[in-house]
Amino acid sequence: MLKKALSAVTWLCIFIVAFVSHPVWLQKSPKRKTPGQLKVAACCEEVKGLKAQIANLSNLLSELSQKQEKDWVSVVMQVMELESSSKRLEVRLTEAEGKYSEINNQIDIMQLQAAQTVTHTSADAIYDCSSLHQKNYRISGVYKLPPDDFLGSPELEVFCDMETSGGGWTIIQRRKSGLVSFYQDWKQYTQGFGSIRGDFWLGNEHIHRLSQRPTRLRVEMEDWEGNMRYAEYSHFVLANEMNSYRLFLGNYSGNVGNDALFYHNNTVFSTKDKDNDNCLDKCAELRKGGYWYNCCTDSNLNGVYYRFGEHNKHLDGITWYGWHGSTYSLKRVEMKIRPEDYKH
Ligand SMILES: *[C@@H]1O[C@H](CO)[C@@H](O)[C@H](O)[C@H]1NC(C)=O
Ligand SMILES: *[C@@H]1O[C@H](CO)[C@@H](O)[C@H](O)[C@H]1NC(C)=O
Ligand SMILES: *[C@@H]1O[C@H](CO)[C@@H](O)[C@H](O)[C@H]1NC(C)=O
Ligand SMILES: [Ca+2]
Repeated sequence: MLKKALSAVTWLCIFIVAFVSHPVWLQKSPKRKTPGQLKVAACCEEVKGLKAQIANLSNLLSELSQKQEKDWVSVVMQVMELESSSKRLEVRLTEAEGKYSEINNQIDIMQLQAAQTVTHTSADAIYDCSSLHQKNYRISGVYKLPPDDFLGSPELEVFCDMETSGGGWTIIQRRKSGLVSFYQDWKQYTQGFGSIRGDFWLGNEHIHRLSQRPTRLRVEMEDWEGNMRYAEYSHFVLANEMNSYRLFLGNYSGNVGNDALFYHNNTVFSTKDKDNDNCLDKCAELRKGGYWYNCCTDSNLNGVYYRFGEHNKHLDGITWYGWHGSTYSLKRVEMKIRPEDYKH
């Protein structure tokens, strides 16, 4: 017991000694005593070094910030480039979509042609846009009607309106861009001219053939104020070339107010090189088109395309007398036909 107490006291002593000598331990090797001058010099050297370093750093910083500015500019430019390239991509995308639908269309047509070679009866024949509509083609656009020996019809590119009033319409005339002149000769009007997606005349020979079975005609018109009107005829026949593509019309219905095509019923076709009209004048030259000129017009749907501002002072424009008078040239016209017995 005593021995234990003694050792505890010894440990305590050692601890105390250690504690007392502690500051000594903490003291590092005695500092070199430097003269005041030297101390100041050292301080200034240090400060100078620091200053240099700061200068260096601020240099670096300004360099960095310049670089950042440049980076920022380049980032902005990259963003702008990205935007424009995304626009380019969008354009390419829509182009690609167009091509895709065109390819689809072509596949449809190939399928049609394949189907056509199998079926050789007139009932199944692809005759016009209404036959296509009956075969469940419901998208308006360009279709190629396959040639048909049975019907004696050549291959023909047509634009089908599959939406208006039940669809199944084969478009025979369109005016909407003014990029195609309709002041053409007999041969051109016989064969057809223009571009199937833009302004065109399908051709008197094709129109004659398509109107061989009982057919309706629909004329759609738009003026420069955006108003739309239509005229429909319960019957439409274009005679053959021997009969100068004489026009026969049935009863009118529609919302254009006045039947301005009726005046042209039972008259033959005239062009600038074939004056078949009922006038001493040459109506085709006066009205600058090819049409069923009487003496001369109540309507002139194949006249000259005049743009807004120029559209309301010409007798040779695209006119429909009963709507806007004889000097107002319309903005858009479409003539389309489909069989009378068409069911939708
Ligand atoms: C800045 O630092 C770099 C690298 O440490 C050195 O080479 C340069 O001399 C310094 N410039 C100044 C102004 O101190
Ligand atoms: C035109 O209308 C008249 C009188 O309503 C009618 O008798 C005639 O059959 C109609 N013609 C055609 C082709 O629909
Ligand atoms: C158009 O002319 C033909 C031939 O004269 C005639 O039979 C027909 O009834 C006329 N159409 C209309 C709607 O009057
Ligand atoms: Ca004449």
